[in-house]
Amino acid sequence: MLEKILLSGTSWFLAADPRNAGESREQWQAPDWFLEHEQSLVPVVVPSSWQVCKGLERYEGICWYFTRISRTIFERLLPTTNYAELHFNGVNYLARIWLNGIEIGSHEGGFTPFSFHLPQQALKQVLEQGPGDMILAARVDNTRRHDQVPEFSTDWFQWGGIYRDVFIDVKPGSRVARCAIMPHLSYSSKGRVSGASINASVLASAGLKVTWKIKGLDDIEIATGNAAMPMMEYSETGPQLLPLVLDISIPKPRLWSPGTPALYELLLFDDEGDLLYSSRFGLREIKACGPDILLNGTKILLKGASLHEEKFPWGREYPPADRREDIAAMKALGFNFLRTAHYSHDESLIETCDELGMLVGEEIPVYWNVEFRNPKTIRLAARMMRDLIHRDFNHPSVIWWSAGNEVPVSRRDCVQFMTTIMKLAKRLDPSRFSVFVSKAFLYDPARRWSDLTLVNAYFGWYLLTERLFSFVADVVHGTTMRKPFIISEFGANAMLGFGRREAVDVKSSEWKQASIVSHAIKTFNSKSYLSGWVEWIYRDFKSHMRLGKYEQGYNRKGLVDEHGRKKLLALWMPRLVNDRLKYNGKSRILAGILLAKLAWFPLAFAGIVMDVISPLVMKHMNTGYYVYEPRSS
Ligand code: GCB
Repeated sequence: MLEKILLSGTSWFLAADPRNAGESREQWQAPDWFLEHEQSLVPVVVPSSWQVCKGLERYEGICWYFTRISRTIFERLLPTTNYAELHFNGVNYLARIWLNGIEIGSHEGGFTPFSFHLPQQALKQVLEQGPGDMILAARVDNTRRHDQVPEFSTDWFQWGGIYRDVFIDVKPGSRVARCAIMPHLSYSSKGRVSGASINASVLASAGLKVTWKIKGLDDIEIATGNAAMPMMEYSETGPQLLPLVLDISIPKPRLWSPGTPALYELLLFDDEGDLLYSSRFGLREIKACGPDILLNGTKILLKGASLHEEKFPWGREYPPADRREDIAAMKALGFNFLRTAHYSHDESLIETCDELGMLVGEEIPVYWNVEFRNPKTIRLAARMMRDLIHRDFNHPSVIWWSAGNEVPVSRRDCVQFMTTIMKLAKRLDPSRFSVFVSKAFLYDPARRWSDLTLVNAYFGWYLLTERLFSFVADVVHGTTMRKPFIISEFGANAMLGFGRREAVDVKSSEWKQASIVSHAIKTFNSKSYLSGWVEWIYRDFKSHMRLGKYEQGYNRKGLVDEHGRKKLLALWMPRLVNDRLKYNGKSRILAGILLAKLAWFPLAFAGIVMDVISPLVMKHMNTGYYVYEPRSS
């Protein structure tokens, strides 16, 4: 029997611990402390970010969460041979968890799920601590530290807390721990899809016999079969987990694409017919063929926008219905691609993208700068990538795993770090693109390890004029090693309500934003070598470093403001998405000449100066772009 005992809800309490006195001096983890202070603690809803609580709006540091778990739940789990785990979908950033004063585990990293096994011995020990309900205490710390991922400075708000669901996951002792479903398509000699199958790599208990079924989402069973896990000695901790691959061919396949997001479901049962595992999947294949991206064998252009996980008046946690609304609205603007900036979002968003038909690029928060040389940081980033891939492997909407964004690729340690993470992603999932997002136009030694060339460029906003997009894209194209090339960020600020009707040609006006971005999109659409573009960003988002007159604490490059109100650019977008410049090829000829050997060295030198020196200069100018002073309330 599979069971999810949801612990999220209203009966949680919060206490800020700015002096870090909770654990060693005052023992907040002890159930007695909570029982004594319960009345004076702040009631909160979990999941949520603590900055939505009054008085904690700007707080970064340590907060404790407490909740009661009914004793009967633990008593019910105890006598069975079930496998129980306490599961957290997302806590930012460091979490330590106690049950009735007994520490059961800790976790680092704000955006991927984690769980702690509750063996019977631990359940017994917890129950013996006293009568009454069990007390769960969680110490959550979002203090910025240099060895963390992300590191100190980010252009987004440091929402803290238990901001995704918490539950006890109960499975039978002989269980399916994981199952990775990889679709395969076969093609006719004319290049049409002629058949489909899946490889389901199951990790399950030794000796387990499973019956599998495939259903279409209209719930019609379309294939069924049996398999048995190999036998092995029973160890003290229960049957060992072993891998097994099921090859299943799918009759009359319906392919998944943004236009036709057909979904299937794989179900695994034990020999008594009890459900052990279920997961949805889609039949789709994403591949690079020279400079093109092929979806199910057909060339596709990615036209999309990024999104931070945040919505007003909530924090990073917001209802699945609102996520659905966002994806539907983005589709209505004409987009077929979403980049989850700059970390993985709640899985409900990815499920929505599967259902509505939106391609997704996912990322881990290796952002700008981390301690590239520190083995702890490398291990942490590798674990983040592995956990993300394990979580989202079966979602057909996901097409890339990104190892990070705008890292200093002129440094050798950085290139080594990024290469390690990209190779890991490729090994764990050869069926998708393993990439990173760069801001270096020319000198980028990490690019050769990325399946796609992804380059951010802000002409017209941070850099000179949007007229340069054409020329620079042509130049970068010469260095893309014949891989698909995508402009992964471009955009401009606009404050909603400023300069819409008056067509104000000044920065931060709606009109200026619309004109910069529309020139960029028309330029990109006219370049046949580009495989796509990703506008920055769908919605304005909170950022500590955005304190300008027209920013007021928000990065204002959104198509819609934080309340979801459309800016001029969003009104233009449905037509703009497919619009193009009349292309005269002049910049291409010029770029070709510049790329000829003689011009290459000075150009590369200029590129290196820009890519290497400019971050250092900015750091020393103390522009606030790289330096952040944490504040507490
Ligand atoms: C970038 C970053 C993104 C920033 C954006 C901006 O290049 O990748 O995280 O928010 O620029 O608005 O400056």
